[in-house]
Amino acid sequence: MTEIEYFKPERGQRPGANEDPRLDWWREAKFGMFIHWGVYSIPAGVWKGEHIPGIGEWIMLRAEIPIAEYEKLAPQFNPVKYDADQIAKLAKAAGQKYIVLTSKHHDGFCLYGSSETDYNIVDGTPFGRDVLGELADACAREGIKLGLYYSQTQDWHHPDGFGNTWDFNEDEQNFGDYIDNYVKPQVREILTNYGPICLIWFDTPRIIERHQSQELLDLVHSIQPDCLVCGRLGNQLGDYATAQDNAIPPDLQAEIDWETPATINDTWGFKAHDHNWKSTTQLIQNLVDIVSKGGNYLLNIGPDAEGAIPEPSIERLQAMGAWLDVNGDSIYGTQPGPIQGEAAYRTTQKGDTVYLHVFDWPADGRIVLPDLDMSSATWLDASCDAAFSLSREDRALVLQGPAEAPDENVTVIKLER
Ligand code: JFZ
Repeated sequence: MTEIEYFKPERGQRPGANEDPRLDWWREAKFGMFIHWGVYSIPAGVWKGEHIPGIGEWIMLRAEIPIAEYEKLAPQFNPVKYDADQIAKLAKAAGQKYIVLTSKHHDGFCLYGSSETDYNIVDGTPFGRDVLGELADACAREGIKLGLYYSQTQDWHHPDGFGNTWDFNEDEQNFGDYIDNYVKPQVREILTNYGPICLIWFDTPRIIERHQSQELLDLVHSIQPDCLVCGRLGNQLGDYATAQDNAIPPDLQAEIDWETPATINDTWGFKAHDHNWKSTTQLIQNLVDIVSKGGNYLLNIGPDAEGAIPEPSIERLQAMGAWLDVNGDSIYGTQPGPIQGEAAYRTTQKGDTVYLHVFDWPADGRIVLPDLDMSSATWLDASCDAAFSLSREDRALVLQGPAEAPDENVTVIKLER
């Protein structure tokens, strides 16, 4: 299988490098909520009657919408259903320990009251409220950490930002000026005005130069030293690696801190016609698979133009939280387990305890494992009363359970010495 492409920070690639105590909370957390939201939720994948392919937040580029036209979305943006407390409570109910909100995505629109541009939700829309500020307060009330996505290179609204080739001539742009006189001031304001920010999720480094990435990293740490920076800062800088979108490495990645950013359907930003929602079972298995290989799962919601969270997202996240209420000990604060590379199950470990997560329950209820030094096996779900036994046969550990999987999503067996 091919190694998936990572945005790997060089510091995170050395064996044992992942001991930076600043990441301890992040390694324990395992599961976060991504939020992609902006004026692109108004067209929601359709422009002038045409369905625009691809992810919803890229509609401006995909349809090459001139700034003069796209800007007209801002005065229409009045998401009266936006409820920061509902979002923070949903993340908590889902078992997501941190939230990452798009403060500014590639289209340049800011979900906070920026002093650097009026192209923001406070100054440029009838809504007039600081979405980021309200979410920061709600996260504080719910004990959820808050991180921010920030597009440091692509900016299709700014004359010196990268990526808008239909309004601007790249030869006439000054990217260095954009970084120094726009990006740095914005990074400074999002890290100064909204309390503790747990991480900055920079994205699509593209043309950013090594010294520019370094200067942004230094700027973040000069304002909030504990604020983590993801590997998409670029030039192999940052605190942890990010996989390609929705990509899960085929094998254990024990030597680095890494995460998979992922969608519940096929788009980050809201698209009215994207109903391809992953099943709850698939989402839980993705979480287990990623954690069993040493990573974090950053799972996205895309609120609509009114600020409402799509019901299918709510249903799935609440179901994931219900599973984690019962099985969270096998996820949070764990390390990759001793058995790797099996299709039917995954393992995680915490101290001397191994957790076996069974994806494909055998019809005969018989699970044969390598001869682990374990003498006790119990259902992690204490309410499960299904018959169960552990024995050794020919240097193998044999678990005998019922013909039906006790858990419709993933059944977890706790193995102890
Ligand atoms: C980027 C953004 O362009 C996208 O809109 C979304 O915010 C996503 C989380 O990040 O998309 C990417 C970036 C990198 C890869 C793929 C999509 N990659 O490395 O394959």
